[in-house]
Amino acid sequence: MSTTFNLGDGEGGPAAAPYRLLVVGVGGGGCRAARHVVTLLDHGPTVVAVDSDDQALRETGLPVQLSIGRALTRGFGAGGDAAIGKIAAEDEENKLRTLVEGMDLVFVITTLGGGTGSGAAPVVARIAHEQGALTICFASTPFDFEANRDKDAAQEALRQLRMHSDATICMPNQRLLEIVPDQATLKSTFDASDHMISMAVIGIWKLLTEVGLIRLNFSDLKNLVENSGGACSFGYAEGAGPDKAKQATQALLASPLLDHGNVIAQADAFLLNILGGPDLALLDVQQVMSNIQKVARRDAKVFMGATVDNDWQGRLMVTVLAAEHWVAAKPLSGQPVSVPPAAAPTAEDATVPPAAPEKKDPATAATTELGQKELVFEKRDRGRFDKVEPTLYGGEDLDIPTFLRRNVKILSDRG
Ligand SMILES: Nc1nc2c(ncn2[C@@H]2O[C@H](COP(=O)(O)OP(=O)(O)OP(=O)(O)O)[C@@H](O)[C@H]2O)c(=O)[nH]1
Ligand SMILES: [Mg+2]
Repeated sequence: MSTTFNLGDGEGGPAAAPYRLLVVGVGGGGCRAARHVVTLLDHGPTVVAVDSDDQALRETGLPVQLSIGRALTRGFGAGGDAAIGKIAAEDEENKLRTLVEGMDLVFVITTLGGGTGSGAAPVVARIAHEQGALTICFASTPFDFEANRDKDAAQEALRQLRMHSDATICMPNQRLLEIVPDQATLKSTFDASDHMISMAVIGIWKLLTEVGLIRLNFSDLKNLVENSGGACSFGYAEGAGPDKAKQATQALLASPLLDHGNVIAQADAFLLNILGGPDLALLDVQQVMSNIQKVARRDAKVFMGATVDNDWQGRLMVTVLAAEHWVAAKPLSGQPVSVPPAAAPTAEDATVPPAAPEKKDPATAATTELGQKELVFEKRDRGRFDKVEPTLYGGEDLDIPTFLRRNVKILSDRG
């Protein structure tokens, strides 16, 4: 596990946010989840509601609302048809472009399965991405009990979101059933879904804006997200009291959002932020990291941060954004080095010294078998004495080479 971190100044409180960040809720559920972000965060990012349903838009109470596709839907929503949701957004392409213009980071929040979210959210993501913003989508997918047609539409929309954004974090509603109590109402389950999506947004917002012990910056987030192949997972967990670090890490590794630790175990790279109060101790950070280290791959790339927020006195939250597939970014300067294909060996090659052994990654070297192997001689060949009478002495054939007669093992470094 290689870890990247930058030292901060250790002072709590929000930093002057140098990033222009916008949260866009798309569709009924997306807008409700986006509104939840506002209820949880004072002085947070600007949150905008986009929907083809005017009444649902008004109910969000959000200060910036954009009604899309009115000519088509007359303000009554897309009726579960993603094709209508797509046209509705494309009809307002200019307004959407103005909305996201100049943003560094755009979060698109949607709940897939209906018409507006499934059809319009990929259009919003595409426009934000085209405008140069790092675009991260948070999308829930329908419960197993919802209609197959809606589930299929959601999967297609998810594919579109991944294609048009830098990364899309999918939060299947079905996983919520592992978290909410058995008797939970549909409303309280959706509330739990809204809360989870909001926490993902807030977790990233805080790591970019709070100053702390160890600072993650925008380029770390960009590095992880842009090289993730479009799919990331998010998880978070909290702890309180003297054992807060242990509690939070155990809860994180048990979280269905991260598939009970499997996402961390398999991730090529992840970004981990520890949020605590002014009492956040280095020991807490150390405890979280050593527990994560036990699970993560040895060669995983980890971007870590630790931020301090005065409201978190006595509590701690760990948030993780993980990329299962991640390829380190190419260096910005210099030409990529291309290695020509190996030519067939020539007579001159015999005088060329052997190439230096390939440098092994220390992480993998520990598990790689050692190079030395035994050469095994199976047949006792008499060579040029094959056709003559054996010279026997003390029961041994002296015409057979000694090392074969004595069964001497020769160590070879050939595989
Ligand atoms: N998290 C969350 N999910 C919701 C909520 N309401 C609905 N959903 C889920 O989101 C899916 C889509 O529903 P909506 O968001 O209402 O649909 P829409 O995008 O507004 O699409 P149309 O109403 O057809 O224009 C549903 O199948 C549910 O799985 C909510 O309040 N919160
Ligand atoms: Mg709707």
